[in-house]
Amino acid sequence: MDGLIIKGIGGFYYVETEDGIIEARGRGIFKKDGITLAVGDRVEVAIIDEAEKKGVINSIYPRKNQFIRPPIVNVDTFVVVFAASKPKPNLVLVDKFLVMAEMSGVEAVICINKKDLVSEKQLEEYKAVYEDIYPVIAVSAKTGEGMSELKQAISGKTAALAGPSGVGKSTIINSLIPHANMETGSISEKTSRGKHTTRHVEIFNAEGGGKIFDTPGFTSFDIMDAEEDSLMHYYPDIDRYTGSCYYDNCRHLKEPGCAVRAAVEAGKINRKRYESYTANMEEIKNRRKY
Ligand SMILES: Nc1nc2c(ncn2[C@@H]2O[C@H](COP(=O)(O)OP(=O)(O)OP(=O)(O)O)[C@@H](O)[C@H]2O)c(=O)[nH]1
Ligand SMILES: [Mg+2]
Ligand SMILES: [Zn+2]
Repeated sequence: MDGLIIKGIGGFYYVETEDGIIEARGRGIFKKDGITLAVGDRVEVAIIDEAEKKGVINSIYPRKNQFIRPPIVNVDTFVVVFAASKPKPNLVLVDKFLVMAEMSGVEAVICINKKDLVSEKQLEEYKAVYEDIYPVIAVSAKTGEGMSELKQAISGKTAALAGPSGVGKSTIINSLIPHANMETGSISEKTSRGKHTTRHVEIFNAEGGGKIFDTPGFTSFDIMDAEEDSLMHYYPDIDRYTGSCYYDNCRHLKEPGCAVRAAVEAGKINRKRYESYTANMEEIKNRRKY
C-alpha cells in the first residue's frame, strides 16, 4: 500500500495511507544502502499488525528533491518565515534559506510574521528588501491578519515553513490548521531568540488541498555545497547584473568596474541583500580554510 511519511520520531515513521496512519519502521535494507527515510517520502508500506496499525516500509519512490536543514524531501515551495520583531530579523540567515531553495530550483515565498509588533513603516522596509525578487506576504499569526493571503499562496502545493527558531512557524501552522496542536515556545527575554521548541518535522493536510510542513528552526547553518563562484547565481537580484562586470570572474567584492556594486550604489539592488551576499561569501571562504 502506498503512503506518505508525515512524521518521524526515534526510528518510527508515521505513514499516512488510505487506511489511516500506520506506525512503521524501515526495512534493514535502507540502512545497508545508506538511505535515510525522511518526512515527505512517498513509500510502499506493508501492514504487519492491522489492529495496532503497525507496519514496515518496503521501498521508497524517487525523490523530487531533498534537504538536510530542515530534513525534508519532495517540497514544491519554501515559505521562508522571519519575524518583523522578536526575534529581530537576521536577513543573512533568511537569505541562506533562499539560497538553499534556489540551489534546488524550488520556489520560495517570503512570509514576514508578527506584523502586529512593528509600525507600517518598519514593515515596508523589510518588504522592500524582497518584493522585487520573491512574493512577500506579511502576516500576524496572532491576530490572523494576512493569513488568508498566505493560505492562498500555498493552496494545492506541498509547502514547507522554514526559518529561524521563534519566528512563529508553529503558530502559523496552528492558525492554518486548527487541529494541528503544534507546541509553540516563548522567546528568551535574555537573548531574544527562540527556544527550539519544534524538534521534528511534521506534515499537515491544508484545507482545500495541499500539504504543509512544520520544521524545526535553525539559528545558523552552512549553505550546503554553495561555492564562492556560484553564490551570486543564487541571489536572482544580484545575478541580473553579473554579466556586465569588467572582469569575467568578478565576485563583486572589491573589483574595479563591478556592475553589481554600481547597481547597489544606484539603488537597483537592495543594500541589505548585497550585505548578506558579502557576509555569506565570507562564510563560504572561511569554511574552506579548514
Ligand atoms: N506578537 C506575536 N507573537 C507571535 C506571532 N506568531 C507567533 N508569536 C509568538 O512567538 C513565539 C514563538 O512562536 P513559535 O510558533 O513557537 O515559533 P517557531 O518558529 O515554531 O519556533 P521553533 O519551533 O523553535 O523553530 C510564541 O510565543 C508565539 O506566541 C505573531 O504574529 N505576533
Ligand atoms: Mg515550531
Ligand atoms: Zn562584479
